[in-house]
Amino acid sequence: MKKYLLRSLPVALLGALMMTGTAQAVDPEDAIEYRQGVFKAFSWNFGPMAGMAQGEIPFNEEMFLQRADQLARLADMPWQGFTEDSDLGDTDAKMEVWEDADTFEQKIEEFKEEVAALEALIDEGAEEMQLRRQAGNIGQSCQACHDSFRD
Ligand code: ASC
Repeated sequence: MKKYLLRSLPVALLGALMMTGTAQAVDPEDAIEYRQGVFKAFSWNFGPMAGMAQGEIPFNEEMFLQRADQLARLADMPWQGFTEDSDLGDTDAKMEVWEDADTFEQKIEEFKEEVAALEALIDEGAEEMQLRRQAGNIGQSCQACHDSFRD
């Protein structure tokens, strides 16, 4: 019994190392579903903000601030879902995401900067018009990325 345990110890250690040290491969379809889920959450939050920015729905400060805060907390999240092997599958992502990763990264940064700029305006108690204008800037950064990287 003791001999058996000693002999199996290195194997068990190796197994444990592989489990903890190596990132487990992610199913590409899971990555696609993950990022699409976060983009859905973007849309849930940004939709009313865009409507208020464009004057399509009345400005509701409480709702605008709540959705802006939630969008800020989501802004870092979907990008992890663009795993290397998730270019094929049930996705509208263009090959350019992987083939022109530098530009994609740059678009992500621009989006995050626009979201951060809105947070800053909210923190300093900006006027409705400034908030609506900055929401418009966020929408433009969404669109700029979609133009190049989404079918
Ligand atoms: C939204 C939404 C998007 C962006 C984009 C802005 O509300 O779901 O993907 O705004 O349409 O141009």
